[in-house]
Formats: sequence, C-alpha cells, structure tokens
Amino acid sequence: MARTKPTPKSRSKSKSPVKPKSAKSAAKKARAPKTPSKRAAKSTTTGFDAKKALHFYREMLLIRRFEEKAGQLYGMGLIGGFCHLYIGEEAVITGMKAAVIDDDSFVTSYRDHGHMLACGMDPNGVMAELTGREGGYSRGKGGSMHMFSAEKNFYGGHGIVGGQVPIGTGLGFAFQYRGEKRVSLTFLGDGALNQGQVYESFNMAALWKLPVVYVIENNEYAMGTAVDRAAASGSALYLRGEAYGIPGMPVDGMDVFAVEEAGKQAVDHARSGKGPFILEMKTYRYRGHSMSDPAKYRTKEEVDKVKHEKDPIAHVRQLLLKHKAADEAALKNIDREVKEIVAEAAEFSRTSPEPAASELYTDILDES
Ligand SMILES: Cc1ncc(C[n+]2csc(CCOP(=O)(O)OP(=O)(O)O)c2C)c(N)n1
Ligand SMILES: [Mg+2]
Repeated sequence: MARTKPTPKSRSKSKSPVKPKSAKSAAKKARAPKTPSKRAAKSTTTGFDAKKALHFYREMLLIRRFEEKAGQLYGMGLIGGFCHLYIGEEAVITGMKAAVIDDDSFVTSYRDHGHMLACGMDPNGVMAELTGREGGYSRGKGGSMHMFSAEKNFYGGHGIVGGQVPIGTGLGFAFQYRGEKRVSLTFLGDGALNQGQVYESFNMAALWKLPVVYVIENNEYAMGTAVDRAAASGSALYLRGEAYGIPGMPVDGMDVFAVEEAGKQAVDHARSGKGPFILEMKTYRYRGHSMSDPAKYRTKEEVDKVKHEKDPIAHVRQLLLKHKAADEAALKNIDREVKEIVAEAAEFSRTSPEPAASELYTDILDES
C-alpha cells in the first residue's frame, strides 16, 4: 500500500452561554484573533429544514431520556463507580455528528454516553455496560468511562482528563499517513484544556496539518471550579490555539443548528488539508459533575435560568411547532418511541448476566 509520510514543514500560514453572532464572521475573527469576539456563533441558516429539525429533536431527546434513566438506575444502586451525565449538552454532539461523514472518528472524555448514542452505538450495549453486565460494550468490565466501537468509529470513553486529546491527534495522524480523507473529532472539557498534553497535541497537529477538529465543551465548570477561576485567558477558550496558528471559533453550543453549521466549516477546513481547527462550544451541564456531586458551587437559580432560557431540546421543539413541522401529538409520538428504546435498554441492562468469574483473566495485559 502506498503510504505518504507527513513531512514536518513550517506552517504557511461568563457566565451564561452565548449571544448571537454569525458563524462566518466569527470564523473571520478567529483567523485574525487580535480583536477577538467573545460572542458565540449563532446559526445563520434562514430556511427551516423540517426533516433535519425532527431528526435533531429525536436524537437529543434520546440522549436526554437515556441519561435520565441512567441517573435513576444509579440511584437504585444498579450502576457502580463513576457516572457523568450529559444532560443539557445534547446539542453539541448531535450537531457535530450532523457535520461529519460516517468515516470520521470520535473520541471524548468520561462524559461519553451521548457521544456513543450519536455515533449509532446500541443503547442496550451502552446501558448494560453501565450496570456492569456481559451484554455491555466492554463485557461489563469497563463501565461508564470505558466503552469503544471501532465499527462506529468511536474511540472512547477516557477517564484521564485530557488523555483523549493525544489519542484524537494520533487518529488524525493515522488518517493523513494512510492518505485517507477522514477527520478526527476530538472532544475535551474546559478543565481539560489546561492540560500540558493538549498543547503538545496542538503543536504537532498544526506542524503537520493534521485533520483534527478539537471540540471544547465549555460547560462552565470543571468539577466544582468555574471556568473563570481556572482559565487564565478568561472565557475565550477558542483562542488557545493562537500560538500555533490554529483557527478557532466560539459557538452557541445550546443551538444544534449553530453547532452543525460551525462544525461543517471546521470539518471542511480539516478535511481540505489546512490542518486543525478549534471549536469552543458554549454549553452547560444541568446535573452535578458526576452522580456523587451535589453541585453546591452554583445556585439553583443559575441552573434554572439556563434550563428555561436556553434548553437545546425546547429550542428545537418550539421551532417545530412554530413552523408547523410537527404538532403536539407528533412530538408526543417521538417521545413515546424514545422512551420505549430507553425502557428496553434499561430492561436489558438488568437482565443481561454479570460477567463470569473467568472473565477476570481475559482482556488484561500479562507481561509475565
Ligand atoms: C489527569 C486527571 N486529573 C484529575 C482528574 C479528576 N477529574 C475528573 S473530571 C475533572 C474535571 C474536568 O472538567 P472538564 O474538562 O471541564 O470536563 P467536564 O467534566 O466539565 O465535562 C477532574 C479534575 C482526572 N480524572 N484526571
Ligand atoms: Mg467542564
């Protein structure tokens, strides 16, 4: 097989989420980031695509209901270990998935259930992994933070903060090395962005023009630490690639259409050989950091304000009704279908057997 080795060359070249800004002008600013806009890209799409909106609604609802059910199962003692829910952030992965082609790869942190569902992984297998059962994606031995599907181009599921960033960069390297026109979508949190390995990755990705889109999920907190208390650059996280010449763009991560639009620009940039791109998704998580976090570092009013004013699912719901693309009955039907999928996953996750004791000796590295 003919392989082209990448030759290292020098490059030629707040608080609540979001305020309106066109994606295109935000991209322009990002390329000349001397007078950066702190506003996030809003969707500029004028025509309403009913089919797409219905798809987004269903996908985001599936993630939300799945996560709510996982929360319940955790409360019942059926899920052990860590469990980080994605409720509130659904528009980010849903919009990004719509911006790629099937061959593109995804890698993320431990807040990963939504990414797996969006990648088309089976809800039964994901839920059964959460409950530690044989029918789970890692045969019940990995749990919430460690699931993979090479078939669906999902490369985990990583518990070490920032650990997935070199992996995503390496995937981009592999695609370029093999001459494949694929893009590596690498997700990380606002807290992970302060890790040293992120900047080593940025440097290599920029130097070799690797096809990587770094998606920062800025949900305003890293465990209990607000982004303003942890990030020296304040909230303009999309500028963190500036020293390496990596363009970046802030995006309204609560608006699935804005995410898709910005995602397409970033993915096109990476696929066309121009190198990496950074998207900062301004989003918010409704639940605590993990199931064991009572989230005392923020007020109920703060959370309620985002839920009422910015909820990504309610936003699409309103649009569907406004454009008469669906009525209440049709939306109820989608809700019912989604609940059925989740109920089946929950049932499977309770009835699938626990792994046999002999599994203790499989899938382990034995160097003796
Ligand atoms: C190397 C490392 N340091 C610390 C931790 C503990 N830890 C787990 S999550 C987390 C916060 C990360 O926050 P962020 O990147 O914003 O992601 P989010 O949880 O908000 O999605 C920390 C410090 C860890 N898992 N790995
Ligand atoms: Mg965070």
